[in-house]
Amino acid sequence: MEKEDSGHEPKIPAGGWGSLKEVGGILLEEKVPPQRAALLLKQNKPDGYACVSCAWAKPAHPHPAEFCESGAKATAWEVTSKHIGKDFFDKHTVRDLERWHDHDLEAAGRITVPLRYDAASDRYLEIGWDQAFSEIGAHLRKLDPKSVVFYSSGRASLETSYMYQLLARMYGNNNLPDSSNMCHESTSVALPKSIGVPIGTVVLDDFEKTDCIVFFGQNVGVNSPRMLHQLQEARKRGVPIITFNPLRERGLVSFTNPQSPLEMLSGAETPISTRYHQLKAGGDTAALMGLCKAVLEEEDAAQKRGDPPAVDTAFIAEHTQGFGPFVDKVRATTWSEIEQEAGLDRADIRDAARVYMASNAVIGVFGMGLTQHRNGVQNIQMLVNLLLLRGNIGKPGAGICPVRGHSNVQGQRTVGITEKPELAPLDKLKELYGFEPPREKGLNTVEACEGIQGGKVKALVSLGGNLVRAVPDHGAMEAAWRALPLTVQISTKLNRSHLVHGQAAYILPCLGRIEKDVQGGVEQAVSVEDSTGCMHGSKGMAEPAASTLLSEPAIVAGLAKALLDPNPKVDWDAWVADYSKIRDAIAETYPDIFHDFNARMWTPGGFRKPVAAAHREWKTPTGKANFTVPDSLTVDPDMKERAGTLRLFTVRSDGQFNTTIYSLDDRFRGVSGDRMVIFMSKADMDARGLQDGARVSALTATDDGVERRVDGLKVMEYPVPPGCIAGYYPECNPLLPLWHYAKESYVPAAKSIAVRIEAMQ
Ligand SMILES: Nc1nc2c(c(=O)[nH]1)N[C@H]1C(S)=C(S)[C@@H](COP(=O)(O)OP(=O)(O)OC[C@H]3O[C@@H](n4cnc5c(=O)[nH]c(N)nc54)[C@H](O)[C@@H]3O)O[C@H]1N2
Ligand SMILES: Nc1nc2c(c(=O)[nH]1)N[C@H]1C(S)=C(S)[C@@H](COP(=O)(O)OP(=O)(O)OC[C@H]3O[C@@H](n4cnc5c(=O)[nH]c(N)nc54)[C@H](O)[C@@H]3O)O[C@H]1N2
Ligand SMILES: [Mo]
Repeated sequence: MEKEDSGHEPKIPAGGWGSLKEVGGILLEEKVPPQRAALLLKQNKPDGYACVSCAWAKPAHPHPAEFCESGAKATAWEVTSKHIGKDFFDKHTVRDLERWHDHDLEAAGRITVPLRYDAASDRYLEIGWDQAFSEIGAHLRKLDPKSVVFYSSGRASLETSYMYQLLARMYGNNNLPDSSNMCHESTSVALPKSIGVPIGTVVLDDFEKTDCIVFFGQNVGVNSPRMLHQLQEARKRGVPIITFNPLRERGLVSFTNPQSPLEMLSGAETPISTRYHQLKAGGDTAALMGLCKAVLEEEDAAQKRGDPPAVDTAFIAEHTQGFGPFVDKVRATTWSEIEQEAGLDRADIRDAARVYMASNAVIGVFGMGLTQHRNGVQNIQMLVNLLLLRGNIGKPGAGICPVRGHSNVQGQRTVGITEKPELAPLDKLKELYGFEPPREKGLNTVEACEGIQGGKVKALVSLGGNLVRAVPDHGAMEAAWRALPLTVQISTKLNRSHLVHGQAAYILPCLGRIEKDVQGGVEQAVSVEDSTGCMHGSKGMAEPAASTLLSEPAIVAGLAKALLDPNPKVDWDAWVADYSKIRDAIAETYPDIFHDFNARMWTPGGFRKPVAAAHREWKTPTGKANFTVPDSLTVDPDMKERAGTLRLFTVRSDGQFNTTIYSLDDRFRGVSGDRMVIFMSKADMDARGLQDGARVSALTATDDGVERRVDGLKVMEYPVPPGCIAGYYPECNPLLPLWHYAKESYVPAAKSIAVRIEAMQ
């Protein structure tokens, strides 16, 4: 499996000593004292705090140390001893800070005081909390609610998120875009149509019962490393893992468990993927079509031989709709089309299909490799089609498993963060709080960016995130952002979005989830939902970075009281004084999911929300699980790839959490000290006469009249499928046009951007 011609690709396992070294390094760099580092032992424990990194499930019977390299980095980043307050901001103008690298901005430390931008001195100056709230409230009161956007990134707790959506709706809009709009929105659109639920159907227990895992476009070793435990255990039981990914990601190749002394000392590695298919970026619909075709071919052959069927005929008859048209489409699609679009041989696809068919319970796992494409929704529906062929949804050990990003991104949607009014319990909110909720669709992230560019959006409130860096089309966006009349950022650390600010601008620094949150003398807890729909309590344990910080619920309440007329049915102060009352309100709003919330939130392993499809109840319009017919196998029917263009897909490194850059290294891909790199195949380098290490420019190959370019990218020879190159997010975001997003879900198509490469003079 490990080829010789692999350029810079290192041959190290995920985990292992490298992982321990990384953890030690960041604890040191952030000057985290030993007693605070010991907090890691409380991470993801039933009586501890929920990690602020990814959303992977937290087991009922955790490992002695239920944290990973990425989680430890996120913790160190939050409980750092480095703090910045009034003095720092008095010293540096915003213009100065704009010259800092993204890493250095955040590495400066935790922001400790509320700040307001002062144009005369080009500085952020300290302001009192009450004054900040009243000024922001007064500004927003003058605006048309339709022109104000309330963004949130998926880290905020269920409690904060519930209050935040209520604030926006009582103010008068559904403009509640979130990070999910750039992420798993394709999942939230695809799954309800196919199986009647917006989230995955599996729980951790299914990994113990499965006998095959198919893995599409998710980089487990970096982005959800705790999941490697489930994969390693499955591999030890002999469960095959079939991976489809244009890059051979180390965590999907092999793993050494840093928590196993024996493995660490012996250097034992568990190979993770039993088959690794390096398909073309965007080739997933085609690869899945090939898998389905191979299954149907076997079905035909079995019928001829008089053998038992290769598909689950009873399941298909009883539980599904649309099988006939789907079969017609599969039969009408030729192997040569499939091979062409997927970049894989039919023999390899048939081989993978044989493993799939030999298994009785299969889990389909996926991440951004499926969602961030023009055909993102269709990609996911094709994975569902494959699972439905053999009844692999709604039985033990089988199901669909989207691996969500931010630690509470799934939960935010559950408690009403959505721009789609039909997904929010508007009637219930009306009944509980006696106001008329807005019924008009709000803006999603792409639409909010369009509104900012077009001047229709007049104010942006951000609960976390670094939106200006995370969104497409940096060039145009940064300019438009600066013209916004008001930006308000609720943040922990300094980032680019604070510098590319609106005309009036405020930074409201908050407590992080790992910190003790004391209200009325009592330590409060919050809660989050993981990728498998399980809710967990989380208790902050570190001393706060500063006594001047407010909690996120307190900040949302502060804004609400300044902005809204008093409403006797919403007692913001009472909620802030005792978070269990917010949970009571959540339970009243969503009794099916959250009844007895306060009692159940400490259930080991979490309590799960009802997921109808998990027990084969299909809440779709047809009352069945639906096979869907894909429109097209091509990656992007609209962005024309021409001769000489390459398909760029953007990825995360081991040294980052989204726009937060911990370090410029990516040890899993052999990169050190530089993120301005692109990974290119030898064939594409030769075709362009490029040497390893050459600096090039990348230009988006579109004809909308806008020049989008990134200069100074270093070419690294790497085993990527010819025709495809990889680069880092967010550095490559200037190349991604705002209009290049997934049909239906509006997720920016960050995994397939047509670009030209020019050698730099
Ligand atoms: N340490 C760390 N953890 C994180 C994050 C982080 O930045 N750092 N971010 C969090 C967030 S918000 C999210 S959404 C998740 C993201 O986690 P992932 O879903 O893993 O997202 P990415 O790293 O963007 O890329 C996913 C993988 O898809 C592959 N890929 C790219 N294009 C294609 C394609 O067309 N088809 C297929 N099959 N594969 C493709 C890439 O090679 C990469 O391995 O992680 C979360 N966890
Ligand atoms: N090209 C390309 N673009 C992408 C992607 C891609 O793969 N490729 N991925 C997309 C995805 S999946 C996502 S989710 C987005 C992510 O994009 P964002 O949502 O913007 O990223 P975050 O990691 O949430 O933002 C980091 C900031 O959050 C703040 N923060 C950290 N902790 C807290 C906290 O506890 N409370 C508060 N209030 N603030 C806090 C800090 O100030 C920090 O600077 O980017 C998207 N953009
Ligand atoms: Mo994400």
